Amino acid sequence: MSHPTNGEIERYTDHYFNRTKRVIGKFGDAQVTYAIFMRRPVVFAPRLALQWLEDTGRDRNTAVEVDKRLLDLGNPAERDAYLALWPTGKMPLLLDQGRPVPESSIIIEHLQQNHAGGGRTLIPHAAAEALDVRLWDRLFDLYVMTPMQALTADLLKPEGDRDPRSVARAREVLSMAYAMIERQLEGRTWVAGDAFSMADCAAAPSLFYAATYLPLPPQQVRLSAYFERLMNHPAVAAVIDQARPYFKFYPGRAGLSRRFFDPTAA
Ligand SMILES: N[C@@H](CCC(=O)N[C@@H](CS)C(=O)NCC(=O)O)C(=O)O
Repeated sequence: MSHPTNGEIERYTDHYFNRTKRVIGKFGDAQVTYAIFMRRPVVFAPRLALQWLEDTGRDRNTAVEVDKRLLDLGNPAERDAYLALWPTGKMPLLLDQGRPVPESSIIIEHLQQNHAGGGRTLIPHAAAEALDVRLWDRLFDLYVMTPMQALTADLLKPEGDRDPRSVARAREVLSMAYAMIERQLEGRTWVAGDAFSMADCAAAPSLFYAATYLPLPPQQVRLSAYFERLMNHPAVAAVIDQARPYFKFYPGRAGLSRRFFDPTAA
């Protein structure tokens, strides 16, 4: 990926940059807090922007101080502060000028409505196409992410409290979802519409973890090829790179392919 070098920045500035400049003009330099989370490539994208900012700052001999924090919900004080912001306690949560914007799909819609530059869209402008993207975003959340999270939750329980019937049900839902996605992928590169969209953002993390519990069936060739396309998408690959040190804590790690722990592994 190539980024504008120091002398070229002006040529690349957009509406959002100019708005930020006006905000700084009005309020002065201030410290800002960004909450980023690795679940959704789009939400995690600010990490790439921060990297660019740090590199450019170095070129200009300006130190850009970025305070990146990991949210530890096991720490009661951090948990209480987070619950005060958003009572469900779920991540991700975006703070936009202090206003909490929860739920991955809504965060993506919010970013597109308020901060997307130029022609880049994760939700198409045409209404019918947008509806399809929203449908597949929901389907991945409800029928892949939700059973996958149920399987993780079961693994976190003490042995005696585990519930084989809920586990069997979750696996059935996943299996149904895999077949449904395989059918949808006929003649498609991305799951909804021609381009990578919010639906693919829902697909990447949910399939990534679901496949650790229920491997993608080899006969579902379109699903397997789609999975590889997703994993190779630059935003997804960047998120996996960032998440790699944490995979050792993932309860379903026994099912995670070795190549995700070690990119040099076959
Ligand atoms: N529907 C929510 C689900 C968010 C969600 O399930 N977040 C999980 C991580 S993937 C979480 O916050 N888990 C921490 C907890 O439940 O304490 C969304 O799409 O943002």
